[in-house]
Amino acid sequence: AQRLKGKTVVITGASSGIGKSVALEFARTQPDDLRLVITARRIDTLKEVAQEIGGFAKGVKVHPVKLDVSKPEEISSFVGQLPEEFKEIDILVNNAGLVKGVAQAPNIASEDIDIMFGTNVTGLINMTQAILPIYKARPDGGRGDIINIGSIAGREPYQGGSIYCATKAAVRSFTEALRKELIATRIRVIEIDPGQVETEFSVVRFYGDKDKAKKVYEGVEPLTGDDIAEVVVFAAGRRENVVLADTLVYPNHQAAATVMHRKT
Ligand code: NDP
Ligand code: 8X3
Repeated sequence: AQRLKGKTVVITGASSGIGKSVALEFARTQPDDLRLVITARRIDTLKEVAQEIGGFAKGVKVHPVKLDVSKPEEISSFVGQLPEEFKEIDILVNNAGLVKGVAQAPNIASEDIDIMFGTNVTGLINMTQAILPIYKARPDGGRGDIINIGSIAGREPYQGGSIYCATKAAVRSFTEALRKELIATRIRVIEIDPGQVETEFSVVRFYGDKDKAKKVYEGVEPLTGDDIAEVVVFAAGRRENVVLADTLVYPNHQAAATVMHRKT
C-alpha cells in the first residue's frame, strides 16, 4: 500500500464491473494519498463511483471524465484537459472493453465488428500511445505502469466469439511487443487475463437481454470484479523491479474458455 502512496491512476471503463472494482480497490488499498481518474462513456455512473469512494477514502482525489475510447479525437484531447494535479499519471489500467453478440461468420454484423475492434484494440492502443510520452519523459528511459485487461478468450478462441477473441488476441500481441519495445526503460507492461467474471459483460453481449445474460452464469460460481481488482492492485503495488507480466485468473469451476463444470 505504501508503494501506491501519492500515485495517479487512470482507469478506462470504470463505470461498471471490473473497472469500477479496480477504482474501489485502489482507494481501499491507499485511502490516504491517491489520485484516481475514472473514465467511461456514462458520466453519471462515474460520478456515483466517485461519491462512493469519497464516502470511505478521504485522502483519495477522484476525477471522473467522460471518455469514449473508440473515439480517437476524445483520447487526443484527454491528457491535455486533465487538471494539473492529475497530469503526472503513474498507472494506466486499460480495462474498457466489450463483446457484442454470439454470431458466427458470415452473419456477424459489421457494426459489431467495428465496435469491438474500435474499443478493445484501437481504443487500448490509442490510450497507451496518449500516456506513454508522460512515462518516457521520466528518468532511466521512463517510468510508469500499463496494465492491460486481456481475457482467456485471447488465448483460446471459441465458436460464437471469433471477433471478441480476435480482439483479445490482438491485445495480447500488442502487449508483448510493447514490453519488448520498452525493455530499456523502467516502464512495466502488465497483462491480466480473467476467465469468467459476472459483470455487465453478458448483458452487453446480449444487447441488454438480462435473462439471456443470467443463463451464462447458471450452475457456476463466476469471479467477481473485486477478485480481478485485487490482482490488478497487487500487480501495481509490487516493487518496481517486479513485473507480473502475464496472469490468467479462473474461477474454480473453469479450466479453459469452454471447459466449465456446471452443477445441474
Ligand atoms: P462491464 O460491461 O461490466 O464493463 C465494461 C466497462 O467498459 C464499462 O465501464 C463500460 O462503460 C466500458 N466501456 C465500454 N465501451 C466503452 C467505450 N467505447 N469507451 C469507454 N468505456 C467503454 O464488463 P467487464 O467489467 O466484465 O469488462 C471489463 C473488461 O474485462 C473488458 O475489457 C472485458 O473484455 C474484460 N473481460 C471480462 C470478462 C468477463 O467474464 N466479464 C472476462 C475476461 C475479460 P460505459 O458503458 O459507461 O462506457
Ligand atoms: C470474457 C471471457 O471467455 O466468456 O472475456 O469470452 S469469455
